[in-house]
Amino acid sequence: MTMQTRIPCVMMRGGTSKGAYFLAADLPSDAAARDRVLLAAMGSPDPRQIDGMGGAHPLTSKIGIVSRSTRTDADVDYLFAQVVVNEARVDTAPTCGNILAGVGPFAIEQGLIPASDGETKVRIYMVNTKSLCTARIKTPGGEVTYDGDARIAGVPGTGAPVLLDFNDIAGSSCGKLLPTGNVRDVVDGVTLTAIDNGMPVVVMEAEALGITGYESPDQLNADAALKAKLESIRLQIGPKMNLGDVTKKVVPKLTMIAPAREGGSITTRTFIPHVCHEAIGVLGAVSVATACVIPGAVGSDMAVVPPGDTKILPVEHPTGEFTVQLEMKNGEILRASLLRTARRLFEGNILVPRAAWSGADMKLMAAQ
Ligand code: NQM
Repeated sequence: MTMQTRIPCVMMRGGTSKGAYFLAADLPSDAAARDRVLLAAMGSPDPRQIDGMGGAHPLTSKIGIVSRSTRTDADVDYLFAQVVVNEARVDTAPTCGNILAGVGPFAIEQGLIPASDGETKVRIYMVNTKSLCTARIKTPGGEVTYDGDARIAGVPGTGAPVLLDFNDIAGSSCGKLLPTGNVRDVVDGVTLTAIDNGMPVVVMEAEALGITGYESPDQLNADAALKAKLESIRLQIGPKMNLGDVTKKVVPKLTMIAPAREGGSITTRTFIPHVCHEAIGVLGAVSVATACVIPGAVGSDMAVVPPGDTKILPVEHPTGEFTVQLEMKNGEILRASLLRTARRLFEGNILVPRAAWSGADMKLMAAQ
């Protein structure tokens, strides 16, 4: 008989990612103990995460930790944790806009906030980046629905729309929208724009890295020389982006751009940072779209940008496109709005070996 600790958990798809959602009160409050639990829950370190619930890919090895907020401008706090697949490491430096899409439904269904009839606005404080998001969740009859007509690239079928509005995300991790102080920098001979509009991203022309920008993620993941070039750039520019030594961090992300070919604004291939994304991250896409509207930034002379203050920018990626809406005034970005869907997939308890956490007495259960 193995003693394990049973922890209430909900598995959800948020946008094009999937992860485990917890109430903060159900996890250890000490960060080191919490990370041990999260590693055990996901089955890291192990390339297959065979002894845990993780999906053996960065996009399916994610955690959302949610609690009622004590802030007056937010309903709930959301702490994101990236459980690294191959290493015994949990990174809480970045946030994740995809897992964010599940936070509103999770908060309502766990009873953290009441739902209205029709639509419920959930004001979310993103703890990692100290910024706010308002999520609009469909709640007919005061209950979350996952059914609807919204379609997002990278997810089969349709679902209820989750609309995310961000007002104050410039410099969320780096302190400034253009954290190096420059619109363009050159590292290892590659011209780049280092930008943080919700996610620290390094934007580079694909050609400058010797690729077309239309390759598949599998092709790019197999390109060891490209990956070495990207990591060298990342390690040098990270500290200049006020991120410190990024050796063990999953930021900045690296996006290589090429002219759009499906009627969008720009085409992207993004490393997050050591694996090529099958699509593009939510806030990663906001940062890339933002570079496209900043005069002189990498992307600005390549992107198709509509006139006017409301800019709809479809960011193409390997499995479709991700539309970013930017509200601008006098060249400043006032708000970014995005559409996602989410779905509750599983609810129950996750079991972690007692060696990872003995839990509270009442949570100590003998596994069958
Ligand atoms: O940029 C992947 C994802 C993400 C993060 C990553 C994200 C975002 O697709 O906000 O959503 O960049 O690691 O979930």
